Amino acid sequence: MMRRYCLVVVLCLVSSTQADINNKYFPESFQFGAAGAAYQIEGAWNEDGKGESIWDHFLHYNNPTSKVADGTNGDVACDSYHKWQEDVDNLKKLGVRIYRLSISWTRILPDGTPYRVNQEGVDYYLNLFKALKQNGIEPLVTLYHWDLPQHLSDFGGFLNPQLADYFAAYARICFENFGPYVKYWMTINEPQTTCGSGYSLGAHAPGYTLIDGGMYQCAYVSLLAHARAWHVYNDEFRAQQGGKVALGLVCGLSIPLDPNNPKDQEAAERNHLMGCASYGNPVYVGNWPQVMIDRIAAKSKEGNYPFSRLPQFTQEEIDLINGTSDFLAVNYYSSALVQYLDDFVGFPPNNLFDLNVLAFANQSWPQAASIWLTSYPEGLRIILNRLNKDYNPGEIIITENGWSDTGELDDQGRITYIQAHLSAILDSILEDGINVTGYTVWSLMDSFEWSTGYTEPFGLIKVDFNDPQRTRTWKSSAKYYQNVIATRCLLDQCQ
Ligand code: GBH
Repeated sequence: MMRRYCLVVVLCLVSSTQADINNKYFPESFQFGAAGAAYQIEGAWNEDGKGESIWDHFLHYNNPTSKVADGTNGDVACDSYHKWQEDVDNLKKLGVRIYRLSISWTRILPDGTPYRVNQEGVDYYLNLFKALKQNGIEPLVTLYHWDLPQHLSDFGGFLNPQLADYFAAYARICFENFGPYVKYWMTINEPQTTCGSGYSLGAHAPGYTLIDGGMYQCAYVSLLAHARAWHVYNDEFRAQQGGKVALGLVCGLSIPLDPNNPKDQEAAERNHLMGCASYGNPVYVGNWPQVMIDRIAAKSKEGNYPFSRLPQFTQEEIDLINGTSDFLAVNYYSSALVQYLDDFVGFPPNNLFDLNVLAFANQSWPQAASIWLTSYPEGLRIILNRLNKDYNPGEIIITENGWSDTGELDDQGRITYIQAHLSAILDSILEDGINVTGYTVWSLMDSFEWSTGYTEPFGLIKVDFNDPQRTRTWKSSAKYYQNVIATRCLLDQCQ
């Protein structure tokens, strides 16, 4: 049954009590997991032959405090490059069945090109994957979690369609070397974020503020790169390795502010189509959503562009991209209320001008330490239903979901968030019949959180970043999650 929509504070408090937590058992086949990403945890940025990535470059050549809240970077981070055995021990102790991690492209190919493979980098991941498998943990591996080789960025990065060739070559080298150990692959994590923050807002590396079209060109190249990597797997490795490959989407629910106002309904739909579905549709349906194509073309025209700022796919490219997903990998953090915003002409034309909506959190949704993060677990169940209906992906894994705070060990806020979201997932499995097969909580341990540095940690496990040993300490949420995994139950008792 769908839970009540949060209208006033009182109702919201009611909806987050334990009374609403699903008291059934998770199916035996459900895979609990935890997640992290290379630049955020590994450190050792220039060791054993690793080349420079755009995040290394971005934070070494800019005034640090201008890019990251606490002026830090990922040079050492959790030092997982050296402490990976301890990470495996913690995963084992938690009892997870999957560990989601990403490969640092420049550890494998120092300048990003296939010219020279760095064996020491390959060995690092081989040792890690073997140790995980020995402990019954399945690695779920992201090829690209935002740390592009600087050399390829100099070459145009995600603005240059030839990046797809480089990405396909890198993917092949990864499938060749690691394929025997990996059954779940993700190509690119949240291209929506890297394209928006990296090529339009400039908050993430490479820090470009190409507000009129950088984000769309980046989306175009990201989708081509993803599709090429999927085809490499499909054509050359699938028969032998039998794994699955997906693009990493980030989706929230867009809720019309006034559900009875057709303009708000339309605005909410547009927010979905030009966000989550701008990557989902090309992969599962073919091409960008028509609303997105029409809208950006019209807005480009209004802004005196005699062409659309959204690149058009050729039919061949539409076909290349369509169908390139073996499961749905989706990150869910939060949802938004969406209000219609009167048409306006923004100069220079940009994504907000194209989108023409106001999106914000409901004031009654609990707020995390991160400004963009509020808790609305009901949204997860609803968006899962929609994605399942629109895309019919067969299998769904929630590849990120988590809560930031100020680092306290007794992290009750994180427990409440994780419990409520797992409950929404269980509802969608048991009551809606959706095939969600796994969940990798963000994140296994406190890590370098991009523009917010180490100030808004998400970890189940605390990392002491002032200690050269980067000592790890379990928080209350780690113990809670360990118990959930052991009992397959979110409460003290299940039926
Ligand atoms: C995830 O993105 C990332 O995949 C992961 O690497 C990261 O550690 C995790 O979030 C937690 O931060 O600063 O107001 O402009 C989640 C989606 C999209 C959330 C971009 C933050 C920036 C908002 N993210 N967004 S703002």
